[in-house]
Amino acid sequence: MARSSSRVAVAAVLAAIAICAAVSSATVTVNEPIVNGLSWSFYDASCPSVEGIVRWHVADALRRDIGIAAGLIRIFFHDCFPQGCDASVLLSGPNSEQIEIPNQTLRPAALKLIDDIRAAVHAACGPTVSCADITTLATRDAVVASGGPFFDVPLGRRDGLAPASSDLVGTLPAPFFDVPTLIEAFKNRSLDKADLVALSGAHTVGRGHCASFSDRLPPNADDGTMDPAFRQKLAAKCASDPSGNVVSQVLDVRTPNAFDNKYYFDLIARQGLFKSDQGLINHPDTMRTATRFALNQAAFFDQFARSFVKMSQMDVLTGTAGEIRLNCSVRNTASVDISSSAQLDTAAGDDEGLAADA
Ligand code: HEM
Ligand SMILES: *[C@@H]1O[C@H](CO)[C@@H](O)[C@H](O)[C@H]1NC(C)=O
Ligand SMILES: *[C@@H]1O[C@H](CO)[C@@H](O)[C@H](O)[C@H]1NC(C)=O
Ligand SMILES: CC(=O)N[C@H]1CO[C@H](CO)[C@@H](O)[C@@H]1O
Repeated sequence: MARSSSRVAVAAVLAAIAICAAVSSATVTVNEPIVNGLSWSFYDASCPSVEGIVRWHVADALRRDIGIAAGLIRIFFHDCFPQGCDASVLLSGPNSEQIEIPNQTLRPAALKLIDDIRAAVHAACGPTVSCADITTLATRDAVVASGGPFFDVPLGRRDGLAPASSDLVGTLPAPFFDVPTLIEAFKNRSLDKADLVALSGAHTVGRGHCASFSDRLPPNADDGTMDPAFRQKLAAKCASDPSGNVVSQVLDVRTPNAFDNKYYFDLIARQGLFKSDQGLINHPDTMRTATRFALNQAAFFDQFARSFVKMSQMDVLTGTAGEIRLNCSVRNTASVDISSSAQLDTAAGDDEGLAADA
């Protein structure tokens, strides 16, 4: 009885919010300062078609599998957060970031798409555009193609020469973090509370596996922060997957494939999937911002674009640092060692933009 009336109350609140929600403008102008070495017009001379090529390939891939949008957005986060947006997460092999636990669920199709786009861009312009910039542009376009805001991103990043260490990958936040720990993890990377709340809104798309949220499901872990019906459904679903790595659940139960502010509705309805999500609406340090984003999608889009541009510039390599990789999965020295002549063809006749150390 009490349970069903509280559910009616939640439904009423959500309906009221839906009516209030402002119609958002789709383009956000970000006035964040940009770091030295990046520029809003970096490829205007060397590869003017890059943005069009990336947009076309992302749209084409998403038409076939909308899940790739979430795949790209998460790869971008896992690239930037540990040691800066240097495409280090794309390096494959035995000592790469990809074998670290948080990366084991990065989507291979999205990783492959980034290198497919790289190949198309290099075919058009020569090896002038880095895998780090292609990842950044493809992620921005995945946000737009899923219904999120358009915003310009500064370009000129170069690719890292080595994967991030396990220690750095270990700085990625975990889904069982409470809000103070999330705030600290973000603060360690010069990201503030507004960045935390807005960037977590990327969980408006994509999926999580049982292992990422099953800590919340046992009866003795019921702290009242999860809607009982939702909890029951998740417990039943995950009971069939003892490994926790097979069964998955959408992160935003309302509009799982749309980039919108419904994620924050989920939190109000106590249907956030991870502890790290749900905490945002309950903790006094983040609750006002999370509620504001539920009430006003334009405010969410505005902050998301700002925070995205901010994260996209953390610890980037510019100028002659790093290299422009000829294959996003391998360093150039390695790729030359094992390379076919096809890879070298792309580079022929244009040494500019090649590895500083090559
Ligand atoms: C605030 C701290 C964050 C935590 C604790 C966190 C944690 C996670 C976890 C555990 C998963 C599911 C992995 C799995 O079980 O397969 C996930 C998925 C995802 N995360 Fe986050 N994340 C955070 C922030 C972010 C940020 C900042 C972004 C991007 C801006 C992001 C984008 C995504 C996306 C798009 C997915 C779905 C991926 C897919 O469907 O392939 N997350 N996150
Ligand atoms: C933040 O950085 C400090 C100093 O490096 C470290 O001890 C701490 O564990 C970090 N916190 C989180 C949550 O990553
Ligand atoms: C890039 O390198 C990876 C790993 O060595 C390889 O599997 C892949 O085929 C290469 N891609 C291209 C386009 O040559
Ligand atoms: C995308 C990707 O490379 N994932 C790898 C993550 O790590 C596991 C375990 O080593 C590999 O099996 C995956 O292929």
